[in-house]
Amino acid sequence: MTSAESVSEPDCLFCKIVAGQLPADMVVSTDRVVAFRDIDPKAPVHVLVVPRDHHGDVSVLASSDPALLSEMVAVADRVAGELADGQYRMIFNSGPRAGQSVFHVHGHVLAGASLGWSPA
Ligand code: IU
Repeated sequence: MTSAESVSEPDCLFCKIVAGQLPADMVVSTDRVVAFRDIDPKAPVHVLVVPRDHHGDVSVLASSDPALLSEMVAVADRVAGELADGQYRMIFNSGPRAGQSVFHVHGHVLAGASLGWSPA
């Protein structure tokens, strides 16, 4: 399957970004994964790592396609190496109470500063 044939959901914001129907500041693009800057950055580098195919939740993706989840981590590592000093935090918000607002799997990559540790 090529990137043009990604599995998508019609009303999904990130599916539309993957398809080029909505703008995003892309930093990495591979056959199965894209990475673009978050529009509301919480760190000097705040990039979202997103599979091209629609998967709603990281735990489901981990079961259904662990290789894709592994590729997302590799892309996060590449982003942090290219845009910062290689050190980063990767966060998956899973569920509304954890802060998930877009239900297409994405990892937040935060880098470029010393990061605090107080999500609550
Ligand atoms: P969350 O973990 O589902 O809450 O993350 C969604 C992120 O998507 C959040 O940090 C938003 O700032 C970000 N975002 C974006 O980068 N571009 C958009 O057009 C929209 C949200 I809407």
